[in-house]
Amino acid sequence: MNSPVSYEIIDSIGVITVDNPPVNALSHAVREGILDAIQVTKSDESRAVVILCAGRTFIAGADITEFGKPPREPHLPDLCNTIEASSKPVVAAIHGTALGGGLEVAMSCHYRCALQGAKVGLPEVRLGLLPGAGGTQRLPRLVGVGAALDMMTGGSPIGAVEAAGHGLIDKVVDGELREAALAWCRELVAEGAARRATSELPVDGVPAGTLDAYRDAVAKRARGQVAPQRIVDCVEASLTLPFTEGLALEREKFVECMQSPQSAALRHMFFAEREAAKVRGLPKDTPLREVSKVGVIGAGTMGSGIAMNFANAGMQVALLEVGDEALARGLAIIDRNYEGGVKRGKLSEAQALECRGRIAGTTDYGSLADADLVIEAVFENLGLKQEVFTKLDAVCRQGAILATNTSYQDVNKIAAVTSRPRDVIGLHFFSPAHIMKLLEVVRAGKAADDVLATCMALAKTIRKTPVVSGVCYGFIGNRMLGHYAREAQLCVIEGATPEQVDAAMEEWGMAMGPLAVFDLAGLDVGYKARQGLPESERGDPRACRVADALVEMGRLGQKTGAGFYRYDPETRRRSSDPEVQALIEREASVLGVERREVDAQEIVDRLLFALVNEGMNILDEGIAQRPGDIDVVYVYGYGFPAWRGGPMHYADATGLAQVHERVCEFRQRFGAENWTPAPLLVRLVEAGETLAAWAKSQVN
Ligand code: 3H9
Repeated sequence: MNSPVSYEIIDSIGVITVDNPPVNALSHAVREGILDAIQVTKSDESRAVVILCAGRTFIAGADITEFGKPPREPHLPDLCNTIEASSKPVVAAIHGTALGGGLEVAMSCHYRCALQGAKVGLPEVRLGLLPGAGGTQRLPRLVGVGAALDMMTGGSPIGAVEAAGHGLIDKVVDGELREAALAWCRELVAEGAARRATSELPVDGVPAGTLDAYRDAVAKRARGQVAPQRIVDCVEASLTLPFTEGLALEREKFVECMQSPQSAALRHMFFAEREAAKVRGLPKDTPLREVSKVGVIGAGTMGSGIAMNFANAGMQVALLEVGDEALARGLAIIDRNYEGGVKRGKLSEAQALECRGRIAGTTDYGSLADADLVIEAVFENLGLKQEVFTKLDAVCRQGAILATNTSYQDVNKIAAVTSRPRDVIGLHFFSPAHIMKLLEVVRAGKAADDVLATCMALAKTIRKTPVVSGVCYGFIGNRMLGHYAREAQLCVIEGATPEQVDAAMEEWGMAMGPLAVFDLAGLDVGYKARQGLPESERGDPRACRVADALVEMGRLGQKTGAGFYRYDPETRRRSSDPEVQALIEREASVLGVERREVDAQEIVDRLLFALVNEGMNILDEGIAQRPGDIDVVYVYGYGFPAWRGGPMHYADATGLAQVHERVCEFRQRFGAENWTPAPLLVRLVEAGETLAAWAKSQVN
């Protein structure tokens, strides 16, 4: 097999080229290839050596697909040490992204140049890891302790110019990288520049207490996560231990992280996110429809946020409302959102103005005639949505994609009122729509392949993470959420306080407890949805009676300053409210529920296994393509901690047999209506199979 690494001498410069598409990951063959080439340079006529990459990027890290397999020599830390030990100056020439092990290779080179647009970073923390090839010891020597901690615990890459400011990059170049790098190597040789080992640099000390303060800050920022703390330990070692001992400590901590369930979960998420973008049965070369003009119907919070996504991506947007007043309110929301973005430093004032300038308000359906895509985001009511689609069918050009942002309604019934159901699809955004990463793409029964392919590609353009869902009530996310929400409220009526339920889930890792989420979303949303259903379909009264009573008291959640909690008008901080506790006890007595202690473990298991059980049904019915897709929905749309890997990964990590046993216990205690084990769960437990193995066995 051809090596992914080639070596040649050009004008007395040894050129090592890595060519391992798609991202030049450091597979075994790449490590071996670089090592062989470095060995050759020891005795050939080269006077300096440059390491560069073919394709779209410099080395983007260790090969994540090799993690979990038996490690093979040469190991990356050894390769880095060998590069650094070279007696000839070695230069890294960076384009694209030098990430993780890629940046570690670059830091073990003696000099680094990068194209202006290149980015460098150590994102291992996002995989529950720490840089394991000397990064934790070399980075503080190059950029200082503070910047090194921020880069490694945050994981975000920085641009070449900023990196040069930190001393991480020596030279930012323009134009053709290879030529620029060769020219620089010749200059270095002419100047007699020597090898310059990063490991031999000192680390500048920091005031006492700096690292402990950083540990506390990280514990708050990355609640529950192990890797960021281990990174701080390693940086401390860079200050207190000689380089080689620091490396040994890094190795020990790296192995600990690699074997942790948190890293397994985060690595699962890395691949799940990429997998979710692939649609089963949809040919890769499906032609795409062009989308440059977008219409959004409904200028409420949702519609306004949706409009911003497309404007931010450079598209023209017509935002439609029925009346001038509602339209003005919507445009004001957009202005406020952009102002907020500028204040938070997300974009410059000029960028905000430019993006805002792409959104035009209208009250005339006629202005949607030339739109390539129209997204309806009106009130959650099937009849109303059907009315909108009838109008769209009349005014929109043939070939335009007609999408609904419905959270629950049957997209097929919406498509059916048009003469072109093949152009109709669901695009379910999550609030706040200009911020949340998730986009559920609802594949309506008759949607054409190119409509689906275009929407998946478009999601990437507007920087969303798309997941395909089949049509059902609530799609993947909200259908599962119904079960989670039910259990949260049952725990409350049975004896837990709202604080206990939220604390149990937040302690476990959820970004926000369920009852606080209801308050944030507005309790009236669920109330109105329930009122729209026949009495028989409104669900267990024990699960929604308190929420309904709160709405009837005018406590709609954060927006009215009170819901399950009371909110400080200034800080929005929540506090418990004795009035709510009294209400809960009253309603429990009316419903004949005997109150008891509900402990944190019961709360966590009931809420999570309710999610898992319904997730299993969703998989069995083919609503979600794979378990990983469900995990992406929950991590990107519902504040599920990525380091737990999403509900379906969590089920595997817990052990399906244990999940099944607990579900059966709940069936016995609380009844079969809410707790019948999903047939897929039963089948997998009987077969002794994991969900991950089951997913692999499904046709891709
Ligand atoms: C590390 O380095 C540990 C060391 O410190 C210590 C070791 C001892 N390996 O994202 P994309 C695949 S940890 C294997 O869609 P983009 C990816 O799965 C690593 N495969 O492209 C996808 O495959 P497919 C630290 C990888 O242009 C394809 O490449 N490094 C790897 O949107 C395209 O990926 C990182 O964490 C990999 N390292 O973004 C960087 N990376 O087409 C992780 C990608 O079959 N990577 N693939 O689905 C990234 O952040 C992005 O991929 C990157 C490109 C920004 C590079």
